[in-house]
Amino acid sequence: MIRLAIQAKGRLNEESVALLAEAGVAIEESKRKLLTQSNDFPLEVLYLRDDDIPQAVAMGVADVGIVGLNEVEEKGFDVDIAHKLGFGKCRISLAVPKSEEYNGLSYFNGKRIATSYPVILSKFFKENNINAEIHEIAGSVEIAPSVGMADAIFDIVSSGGTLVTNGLREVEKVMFSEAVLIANKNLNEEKQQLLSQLLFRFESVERSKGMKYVLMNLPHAKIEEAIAILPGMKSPTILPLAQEGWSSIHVVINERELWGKIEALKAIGAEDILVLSLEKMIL
Ligand code: PRT
Ligand code: ZN
Repeated sequence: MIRLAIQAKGRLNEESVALLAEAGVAIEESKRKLLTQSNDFPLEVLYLRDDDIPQAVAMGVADVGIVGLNEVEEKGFDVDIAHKLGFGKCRISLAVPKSEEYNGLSYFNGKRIATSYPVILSKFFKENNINAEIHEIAGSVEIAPSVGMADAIFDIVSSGGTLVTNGLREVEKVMFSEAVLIANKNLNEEKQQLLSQLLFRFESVERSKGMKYVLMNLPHAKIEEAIAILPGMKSPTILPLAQEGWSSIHVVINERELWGKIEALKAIGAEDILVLSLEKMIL
């Protein structure tokens, strides 16, 4: 049994649960308690506030956890970052009132900065020889300048909409973050084994995202050209058709490249092209 801590509610909760479900580790939300066991994988989920996840994993209260890299850095507990999960992407930035003239980091010397991430900010200022007053506040950091509590802020930004609404301008992107899977440094062999199994499943889920399974018919004579259009993949599967001189080609194509490849294949004579969504790609 391995114990995974995830955010009880908030921005990372839904995607954490969805990732688990795609990896075949369903958690029944209706049965949800502080600690809920999965029926189809030896894993139990511990629901916590995101702020508490790094410590829970460092102490071994949970074996692994899903949390923003920003929280891991801020709390400073010694845990392994086992995998980047690709959701919850954001940055932590310095922002100033938009009317201010900003001409580089030295602007912050002697200024008061409101933030919920004092550790990350003081490290950044130290590295850049900036002397500023850091004021730690728990929430609504973005309103601090307009009520006179601070001259600038250091906060999470994703779309940037919140900054604009509050008359602020992002001037320095200090750190990029996303959800990560963290792990306790002293997992026993059984738990390490379960962690590798989980990672293998997460990677398969990621790999199949945006991939399409494409089937088409093509004259035999054009197969070499078709293979040249589909670089970087193992040879496509080629099956003879009942109709003399024709083959069926099966290939996996990334959604981003799909239309370009299909047009090129049509141009060399591909017909009856079927595009199917791909459930899982296990290598
Ligand atoms: O209750 P708990 O303590 O568990 O949750 P929380 O309120 O501390 O965290 P939560 O749910 O807000 O965020 C959890 C994690 O999501 C963060 O630690 C980040 O890793 C990640 N994340 C990704 C974000 C954002 N994007 C984000 N946009 N966290 C917060 N925001 C805030 C941002 O501060 C701003 O105020 O959302 C607001 C809107 O952002 P814009 O730029 O899109 O307008
Ligand atoms: Zn929090």
